[in-house]
Amino acid sequence: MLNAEPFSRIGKGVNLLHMTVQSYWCERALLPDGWADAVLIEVDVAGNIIRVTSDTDAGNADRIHGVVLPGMPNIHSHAFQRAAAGLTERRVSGAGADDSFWTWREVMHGFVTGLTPEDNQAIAAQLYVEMLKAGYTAVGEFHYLHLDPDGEPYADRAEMSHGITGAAAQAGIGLTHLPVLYSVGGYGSVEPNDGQRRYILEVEDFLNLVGGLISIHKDDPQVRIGIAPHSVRQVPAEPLAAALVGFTELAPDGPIHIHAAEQVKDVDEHVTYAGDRPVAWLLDNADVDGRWCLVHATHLNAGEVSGLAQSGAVVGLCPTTEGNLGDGLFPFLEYLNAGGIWGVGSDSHVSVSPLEELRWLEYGQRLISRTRNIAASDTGGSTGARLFSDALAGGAEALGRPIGAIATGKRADLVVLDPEHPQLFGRSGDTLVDALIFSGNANPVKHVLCGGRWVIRSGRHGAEDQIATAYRTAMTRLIARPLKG
Ligand code: NGQ
Ligand code: ZN
Repeated sequence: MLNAEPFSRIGKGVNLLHMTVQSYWCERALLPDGWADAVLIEVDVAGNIIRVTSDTDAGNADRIHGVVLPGMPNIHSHAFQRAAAGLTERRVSGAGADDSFWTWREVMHGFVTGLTPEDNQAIAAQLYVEMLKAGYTAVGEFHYLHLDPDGEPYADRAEMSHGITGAAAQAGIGLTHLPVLYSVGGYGSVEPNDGQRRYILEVEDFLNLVGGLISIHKDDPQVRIGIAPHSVRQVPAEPLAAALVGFTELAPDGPIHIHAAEQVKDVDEHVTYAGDRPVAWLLDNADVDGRWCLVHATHLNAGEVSGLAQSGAVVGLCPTTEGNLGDGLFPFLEYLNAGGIWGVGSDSHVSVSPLEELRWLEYGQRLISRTRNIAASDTGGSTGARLFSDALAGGAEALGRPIGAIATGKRADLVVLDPEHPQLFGRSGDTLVDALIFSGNANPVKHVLCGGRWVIRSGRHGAEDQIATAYRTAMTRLIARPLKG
């Protein structure tokens, strides 16, 4: 049986070696080496896994009925965009012009103009509950709404960041908070437009913000602070270099995320502006390594594919948003063949489901190559299992937290699937993961443990009603305003 007390950090604890532990026993779990039966998972008070034993008795442990997977990291989120999902599907261009990423972006910038700190937190909390229900147990929040609607700092300069960390705590999701450096309106140090003025910080103020957040959250195992220079389009070389030096002093191994080569125009303009393609330029001019996550990296040439794969950086793929925005398709097969590391993110939140991201990642490639089972490594290998395990490993690396596996030293982030669910019934092992990703649209996620705490029980979050009420209040205010580009 699961704990009777739904949301307590410590349920039925036993004292072992002077350390209070919570233990869970499950019939079947996906461990780093593959599927295991009768698995006992012991977790300390801080929410870390301290031991995993398979083929063992349940003893006093809480019995979990179901199949247990590691929670999926979501590498890329702009939380406030959750509130605009579905509101940007009307044509804004006149005759003879096309709607595009660039017209969407104007509408999206317009959407943030009046967003208050309350809206920011309410939207993020709603989103993070939705993520947990879908099986994401950690999120990388690429956060650029720093200033008030007039472009002035809030009395507490970290006001909007506190809304994000507060929302993550309310929901109980793991967070890698990535304050964004956004320096200019576009290539060639273009002045920011009205919609962009809430994002702009000087490097010094940015580093103060980041340093302050690092000290506030240093003892919280559910929070990691990284940085996100927005893109080489919005951050010229000098502020980028200064931010990287400053951040490395604050956090030598802290995560660094950046948008790269999402649109063909991003590539073409960078060639004109800097003489090189954006990813090639980054590989040559920044120490791109395992600390880095290049989000999208859609448009790569062969040299960039191998350079990026060799760098050890993670590519952050967001297939549903990339499809929604008409970005193009990432050269996934070439990147896999080069040994590249990758994870998935829900980005603009047109979909909040790791399964749909993985499904569309594979389908995009099938559609363009007119072949099947692209991600499967060997004959007989499972496409779903490969996608799932790669995204766990790459996601964990990108978010810079000990997550993504059911193993000693990792956070206790567990997703329990309902094996009786018709979508999964009669499927086991890797075939169950194939069925999870490639059959149906139901959500078989039943319970979710995040950082050693039950956050979803029988499909429900303990605070979901109150979080949804605050979200509705925020949305009522936001939709009352005209949406303009
Ligand atoms: C963002 N989103 O920062 O929200 C971006 C669009 C931009 C995606 N790239 C804005 N999907 O790149 O300027
Ligand atoms: Zn983004």
